[in-house]
Amino acid sequence: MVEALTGTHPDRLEEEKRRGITIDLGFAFLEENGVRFGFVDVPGHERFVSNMLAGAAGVDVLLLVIAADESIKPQTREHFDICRLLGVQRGVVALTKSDLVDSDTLELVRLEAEEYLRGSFLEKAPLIPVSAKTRSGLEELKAALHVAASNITAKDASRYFRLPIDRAFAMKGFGSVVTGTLISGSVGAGDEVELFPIGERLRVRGVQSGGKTVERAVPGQRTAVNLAGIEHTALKRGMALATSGKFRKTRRIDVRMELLASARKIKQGASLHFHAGTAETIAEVFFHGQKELSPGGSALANLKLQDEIQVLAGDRFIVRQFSPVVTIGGGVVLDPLARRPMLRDAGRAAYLETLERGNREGILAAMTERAILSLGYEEIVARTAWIDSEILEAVQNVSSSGRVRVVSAEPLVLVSGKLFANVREKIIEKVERHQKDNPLLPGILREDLRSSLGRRVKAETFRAALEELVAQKKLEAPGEVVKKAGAEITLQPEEARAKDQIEAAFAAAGLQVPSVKEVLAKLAVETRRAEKLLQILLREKNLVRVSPELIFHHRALAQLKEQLAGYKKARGERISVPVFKELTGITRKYAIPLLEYLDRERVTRRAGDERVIL
Ligand SMILES: Nc1nc2c(ncn2[C@@H]2O[C@H](COP(=O)(O)OP(=O)(O)OP(=O)(O)O)[C@@H](O)[C@H]2O)c(=O)[nH]1
Ligand SMILES: [Mg+2]
Repeated sequence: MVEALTGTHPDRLEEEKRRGITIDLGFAFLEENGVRFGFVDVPGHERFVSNMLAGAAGVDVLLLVIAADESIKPQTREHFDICRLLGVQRGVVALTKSDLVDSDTLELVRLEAEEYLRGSFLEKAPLIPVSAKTRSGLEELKAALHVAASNITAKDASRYFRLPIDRAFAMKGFGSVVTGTLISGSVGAGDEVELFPIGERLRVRGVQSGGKTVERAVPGQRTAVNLAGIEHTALKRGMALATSGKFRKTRRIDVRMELLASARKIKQGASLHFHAGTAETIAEVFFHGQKELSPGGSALANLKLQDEIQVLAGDRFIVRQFSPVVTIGGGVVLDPLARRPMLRDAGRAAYLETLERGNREGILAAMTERAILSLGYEEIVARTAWIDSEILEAVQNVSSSGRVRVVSAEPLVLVSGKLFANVREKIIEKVERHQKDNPLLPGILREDLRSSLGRRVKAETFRAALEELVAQKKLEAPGEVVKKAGAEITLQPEEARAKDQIEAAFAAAGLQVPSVKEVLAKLAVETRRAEKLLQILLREKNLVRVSPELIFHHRALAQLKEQLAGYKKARGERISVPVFKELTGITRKYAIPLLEYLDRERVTRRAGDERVIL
């Protein structure tokens, strides 16, 4: 029938021709009234259902073929179940070989088909008797296909590119080529794409869409991609091409799974054949919150996959019984990067139900709340495949409600409102505790505060929370320290006295300063506290540290600067070290560090052996 419609016989293999049956997928094209149809002909034989499954991925319109001389067969049912579980929305039914039966039989088959399809997505689909032999009904069939194709919602070319691979081969003069049904986004020559599950980045040399060379292939079309830098033997059905650097392969997914009414119940831990896209592997089932799944029912489940695959939320899948191999159900991926099921993880079912509802704000908030540290842009894309405008919109809506906090806009980092409030509280608590324990310190060092919160608080979260507390005037963060707003150091009477003594000692000494040790030793408070008092004096700039060993009173230094200014006026801008010593009456031990200090302060500049007073 495909040959009668398109002029192309889709059976390609020698064995298919010899045995007269279809074994693997076949392809043909038809241009009809401006619509380009890509036919994926699938084998009917039960032994080749896994090939059929690879072809069914991404199909927009089902052409269900029922032979008028045989009516509905078990394989009709299995194929139709699969298409239903994969979420195919439209279709046309062809009653073929109509030339072989009389009109009563044809009418009977029509009634059987109608009865079978009642309540399904094909309930209202046209049933068209055709004959590939006499060509009767073919025009009506084409017209019905045209109507069905016109009613499908077009796939969005602006989304991320994804192509499940159903064939790989070498073409003379071109190299490696893969084909598939483009399920999302677009692809063109020069693009860098990522090969899953291998993770290799490859360059696209050329693209064919619907059988013709094009600049860019658009979704929904049969697509061939010519790849540079890889042998065709390294490529095979079940792999996928996708936008580079956005997605991750997975071996654990959370899903909504439905079991056909005709199937036997599935027990916890059962192994099943799993099909998604063109990929096929084995899955071990864990039901969330229940021990088994009854026929006709559905459940939230965690699937542990034997091989790594690439799937995204919203992707459909099919499961087949381990043995004997028959299709028993399918479903939709909710979380493509699921964690291993844990008894303590009580919130998982509710989380999956949120994912299932599909509301972006709800999903983003729930994802942020489940994130251990924070949720970043890359993680959002890998889990949802949302494009930037969708992420932005969801972030805006959900952050204005306070449920989620943007702690960094570029790159985007989110934390839950709850976690953020908790970090704020902890920061205030730590600052207060530190102040209480260290009354002589001006505050806690930013870095100490950050590490006191533990590794579970990310740098971005800490920064944003601190900024907010400062903006709200709850804390102050001048320089490297953080303190409570308005907090001053309060000294005990004996501390105040000791502080005055230190200052007086240096003030009295002029430039002939005593050693720090000497000054501190004379005080009534112990060394640790005395050192803190000295720190306060240095911070207040009443004392100035000129070298590691030498501290001067600020007035002595101011006087020295005046003295030099006077010298410059009277005797010129140049001054030698001996003259400086003479002028100030100090020894070399003090003179050199002082001159170096003055150089740093840009009061003097070194010029050979002399100084220039600036
Ligand atoms: N008389 C008559 N014979 C037909 C018609 N369509 C197909 N046939 C014959 O029926 C046989 C099977 O047809 P296929 O097209 O191979 O059937 P199929 O559904 O592709 O089978 P598989 O892919 O192997 O599952 C072939 O011998 C065809 O020539 C028709 O409309 N009228
Ligand atoms: Mg066939």
